[in-house]
This record gives sequence, C-alpha cells and structure tokens, in this order.
Amino acid sequence: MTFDINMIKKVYERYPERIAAARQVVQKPLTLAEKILYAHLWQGNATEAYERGNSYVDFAPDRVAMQDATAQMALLQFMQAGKAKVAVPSTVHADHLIQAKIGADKDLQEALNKNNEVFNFLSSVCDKYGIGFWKPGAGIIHQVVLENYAFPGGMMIGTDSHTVNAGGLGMVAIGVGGADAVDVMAGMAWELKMPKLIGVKLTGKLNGWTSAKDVILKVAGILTVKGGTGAIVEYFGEGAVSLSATGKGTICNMGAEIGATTSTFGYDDSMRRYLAATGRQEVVDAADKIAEHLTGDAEVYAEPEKYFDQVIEINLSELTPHLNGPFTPDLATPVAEMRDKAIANDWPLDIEWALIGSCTNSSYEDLSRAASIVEDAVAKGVKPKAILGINPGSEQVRYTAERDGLLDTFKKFENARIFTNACGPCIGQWDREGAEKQEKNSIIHSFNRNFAKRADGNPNTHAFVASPEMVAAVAISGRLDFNPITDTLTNQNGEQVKLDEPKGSELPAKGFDVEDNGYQAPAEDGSAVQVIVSPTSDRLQLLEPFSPWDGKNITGAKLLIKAEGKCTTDHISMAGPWLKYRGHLDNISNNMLIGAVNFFNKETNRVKNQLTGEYGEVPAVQRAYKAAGIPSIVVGDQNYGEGSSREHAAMEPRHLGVKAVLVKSFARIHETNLKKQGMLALTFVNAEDYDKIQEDDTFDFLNLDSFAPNTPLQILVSHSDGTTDTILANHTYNEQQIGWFKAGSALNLIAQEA
Ligand code: MIC
Ligand code: SF4
Repeated sequence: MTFDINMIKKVYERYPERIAAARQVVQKPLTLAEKILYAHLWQGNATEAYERGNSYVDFAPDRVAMQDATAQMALLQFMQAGKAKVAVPSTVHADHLIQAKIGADKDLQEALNKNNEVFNFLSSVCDKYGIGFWKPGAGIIHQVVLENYAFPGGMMIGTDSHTVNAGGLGMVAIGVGGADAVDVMAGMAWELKMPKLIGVKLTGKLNGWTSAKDVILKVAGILTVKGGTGAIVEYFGEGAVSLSATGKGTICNMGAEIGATTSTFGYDDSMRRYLAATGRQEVVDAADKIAEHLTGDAEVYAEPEKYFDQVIEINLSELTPHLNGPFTPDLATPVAEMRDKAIANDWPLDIEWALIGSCTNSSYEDLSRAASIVEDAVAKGVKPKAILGINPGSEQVRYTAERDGLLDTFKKFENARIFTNACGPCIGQWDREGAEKQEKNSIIHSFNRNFAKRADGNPNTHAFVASPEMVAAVAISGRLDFNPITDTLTNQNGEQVKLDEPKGSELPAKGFDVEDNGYQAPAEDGSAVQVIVSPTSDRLQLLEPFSPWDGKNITGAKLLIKAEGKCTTDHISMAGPWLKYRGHLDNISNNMLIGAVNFFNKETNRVKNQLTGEYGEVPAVQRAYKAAGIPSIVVGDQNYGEGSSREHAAMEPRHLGVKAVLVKSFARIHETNLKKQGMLALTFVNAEDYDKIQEDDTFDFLNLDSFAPNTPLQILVSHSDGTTDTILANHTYNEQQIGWFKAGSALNLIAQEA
C-alpha cells in the first residue's frame, strides 16, 4: 500500500504549471533543487525570482516527520496552537528512547517499561490529531520514511536533522525544530531563507571496498562541518545514477554533518527500483509522467559552474574507503593513511566495539554488504576481535534480513549483538559496560556523528565513522589501522588470509517482507481522544507560554558563559541520559550547556556566578540569575549549535532567563530555533570582539528598542575594571521574526491568531 498517494498525485499534477512559472521568473535552466523549491511555494505559482542566500521564502511542505525525542516538545507546542487536526500528513516515530544493552527483545521490553508514559502520550496525541504513529521497534525514523513516505520531487520537513535522508528518493527534506513543524501542521506557511546551491558531480563508479558512505566522508572532508551551511547539495552525473537509492540516502543523510540545509538527487532508475520494491509502484507510475521535472535540466548538469554557487567533482572510480574522526565527522582519513595518522595523534589503535546501524546506514544493502565480510572471515577461519553491535533500520529490513539469513551470518560472529530497530548507541542509548571508567579507547561505527561522549558518554572514547563493510572488517581485525585492501589477517591455523571485497544486494532478491511493521493509524475522528499529562510527572510537562518582550532595551545582563571552541547541540543540551526529559522543559533545563567549555577556566559545567563570585554548574548559576531577576547572555564561537535539530537547546536558555546568544556564527537550525522561541540570536560584526568579552562582564543593549531588519544591535560591554567596549552585533531577523521576538515566541503568535 502507498500512504497518501492522493496527496502525491496532487503534487505531481500541479508540477508542470509550477515549473513553467518558475522558468518565467528565473529565466535560465533550473537545478532540481530549484524545481522542488519553486514547486512548493506557499503562494502557488512563482511571481518573482528569489535571491539565494538572501530572500526569505514561504513554502508549503507536503508532509512532516517527527521522532519521539523531539516530537514530545513539538506536540506539546502543537497542543497550544488550538487546532483539531494536522493540516498535512504527519508521522511520529518511536526510535530514540530505546537503550541498547543485551539485545533486541530484552532491550525493547525494558524501554517500554521505562518510557511507557511518554509512548502513551505520543500515541494518544497522534490518535487525537490525525498523526500516524510508528511504535517502538518499528524502526528509525529516516529509514521508515524512506521506505514508506519519501517521494521524488516532494518537500518534507522533520524534527530531526537527518530528515535530509529522504533526498535519497529525490526529495527536498529538511530538518527543523519542533516550532517549525508546528507551523506546517497548523496549516501555515513555513519560512526558509532561499538556499545557496552546491553541485557535486559524481563521475566513474564505486568499486571494491568503496561505498556510498565514502562519498559523503570525502565531501565532509572537503567542505568541513560548516561548509554546507545554508546550501542545498545536489548530486548528479553518471556516478550519481549508478548509486542505489539507499546509498543516495546515506550521502544525503550525512550531509547534515556539513551543515547543509539538505541534499538531493534527480529521479532515476535506482529510485524506481526502490519504490517498486517497497510496494510503491503507484508512485513510480505517477512520477514517470512528469519525470523531466524531477531532475535538473540537462544544461545545468552540462555546465554546472554556471548554475551552482560552488561545484565539487568526485571520481567514484578513484575514491578509496575513508575513516572520519575522532570527535568530529569531517576529519577524513583514507584508510591507507590511518596507521601513520593514528600513531602521530596517539589515537588508540585497538578497537573494542564496532557498530553498524543508525538512520544513515541500516538498509538491507548495508547489512548484506557487511554480512558478506563476516561470512568470508568465518569461512577463512578468522576469529573476530571486537564486539559487533547491529541496529537494523526498520522492522521490514530486520524481518527480511532474518528471512534471508543475514542475521544468522552476523551471529556466526561469536561477539555479535543484534539490537532493536532503533537509534541505540548512535544517540547515546547504549549501556556500554565499563564506560564509566572513562578509559581512553577507540570504537568504529557506521553512524553519522562522533562528537565527544555521544555514543557511550565517555569523553575518552575516540569514535571513527566508516561504511558498514569497513566497520565489519575493522571489527574482525580489531585494529583501527586495518586496511583490508592490502593487509592480511592470521586465521586459526596460523595462515595469512585476505578478506574478499564486499558483495551485497541493493534490494532483497525475494522482495521485502514483514509481519507487523509497527504502524498505528490515527482515529478517523480524534475529538474524543483524551491526552493525559500528569501534573506530577517528571517526564512530561505542559508548556506555559513565554512572556512577551517589554519593548525596552535589555540592561544589566550578566555573562553566563563564554563557550570556547566546538559547541554543538550535544554540548548545549546533551542527549543520552537526558533524553528522558525531552518532554519536561524544567527538568531538561538542568542539562543546559553542561558540555560547553568555559573559555576562562577551560572546564565544562563550571562558571562564575557574578552575584556571589563563586563557581557553580551552569544551570544552577543561571537559575540563580533568574531568581534574582537578572538577565544573562551566552557568548560562543563558530558554528554554534551545529548538529541536532533539538529545540531544547533554544528553549532551555529561554526558560531559564537567558536573553541573547552572541556568537561568531550559527548553525542554521539552531539559529531558527532561537528565533522561534523568542530569543536574540546574534553574531559579532567583528569576530575579534569575542576576545573582548571577559568573565565579569555586564551587557546593556543600546538600540534594541528600535529592533529592525538589517540594523545591527549595539551592545555596551562593561568590564569589572571599569572600562567599557561598545560592540556591534548582526542579526538576520526579518519583520515577521521580529514579531516572534516581540510576542515572546512564534507559538504565542499562532495561539493569538487562533
Ligand atoms: C541526533 O542525531 O542528534 C538526533 C538525536 O537525532 C537529533 C535530534 C534530537 O536531538 O532529538 C537530530 O539530529 O536532530
Ligand atoms: Fe537516530 Fe542517530 Fe539517526 Fe539521529 S543520527 S536519527 S540518533 S540514528
């Protein structure tokens, strides 16, 4: 069955007219990204050409996806919006709250016991408001979306940064905070700055040990964690066509790690095959009628420099496998160079754990290629050294992999553990034995993120990112510097053997199968459904609207923290053990910025309380300012808020009374999240002014009372020695966004209108 096929057909019906209108205004050949964007304008047909990287544009996305960790806050906000039903097809996926420990069945049961209240809440809200619910164990949001909902040429937003995975089926799919999802579910326009366009031309063809993952590991190395900011990355060329749809998904998925707004590929045969194999021939038939509009124009791909803001070319035939890490996903090292680099940097060479899974690499194809390595090693009598953990991407993938013997193959590896179809270790839901000892060690995984502490909470775990087949090979050798192309392994008979190249199946030869996919359809009429939130719950808390701005300059604000270096959303609002408070704003606020490094003492979670002169934990110090009615500000470095879409990273400071976040630069989603929640998201006009900020500083805004688009804010910074600096702060608020600030939050405005 195809979900929402009528919606898809309607989108396709209006495509030719919308594209014709876009051609009128743009007046040159169109990229795929532009076609999808212009086909989804809120106003209908285009009447003007938008300036990339500058114009704010209102869009009408076709659908919304949410996962359990972010959906709680998104839905708590939606409940305040005063609507009876969601305006576009929407789904919630229970995948982040299941901890990996023993193995799938036991872990799932444990998660149900522990999170019962939250799952019931999500299930009843979904039921009430017409939202599809994928129950715990059904799979990871982005695999389930790819298998069931993504369609070429569609536009989707999702409350998770890896929503971009659906670019593997030719969508423009964008990660957002929950407040953005509320806009769309409430039937309003969704605003985005017209993205810039990066073209990646893929020539040649993957071979041997190289996989789709290596394409994005390479791109991440080229563009770094902020090189894609504000841009859509469009892949094209013969190499693109030769990749499977799930391989394309992997590439798009990890595009989140370079800060890209999203990534996408033109409609091609790999997508037809995948859609048909996942029961959606109807989508193929509909898409084929407008196929010319579902890919970029030939002129664009022939002379990409003319049409993209930046062009990168990668020859797949020459690409070699990479390992990225540790601690950042853009530190790319070709496998062949790992030995020298690891020794030079003192990265532990022994690998204790190898993990395959996460939304980016948990498809049938991924499992089949990794399984072929294990099969080969077993046949050659090689004993695996590391423990191998596997999280299949969905119940459909798991069921089919089990039927086809892939899971049995992994189980031949005596140290293998098959975990639940869920995020698991990728989001720190991993009860790793011994992690509390904080020993220095290395792990390897096929996930997309490897920030400090992410998987097991141990700051000394060096996590490296690689393709599933490389993860399997490294697991067998137990060595980070193992190069399967050149190195041999010693088997049980003392012989030197080499591993064969991975073999896999793009799609299961016997088709996909599943008994119970874990989907729960919402009630036709949900008006009678009761959503219960206990006032004494420590997991869920109904939201109180934030108070509106008083129209005055903020004065006497204290510096809460000057964060140094990388400050991702994991540093601002840690996941792992804190995931359980994602539906309770006050409780989760106790993790605010506890991972950020204090510039002045280089420590985490120790900042000066300017009222007492004593040092304390960041949330506690901030609560003291709040209790005293004193505003505060947070100062940060480059690409502040990179990583996740979690709006908790913006709501926590808002809730605790921080007024402004002043940084060298922002990651896109986080900047929007701050704006939506009624905070001031500001950047230094002169990045060097960061150096002027001292530990005992007090801040007075001088012209906030005339807050207007394109006008920098002036801030008087008073230092404890009596000297002052006046610094200038840029902002990107437009009229409407200033309205959010004035109202106290974007949601306050929606609620007023309702
Ligand atoms: C992540 O990978 O960091 C997450 C957990 O999926 C987040 C969402 C979240 O914080 O809940 C993301 O990437 O957006
Ligand atoms: Fe889940 Fe990890 Fe994917 Fe985030 S990146 S959605 S935590 S699997």
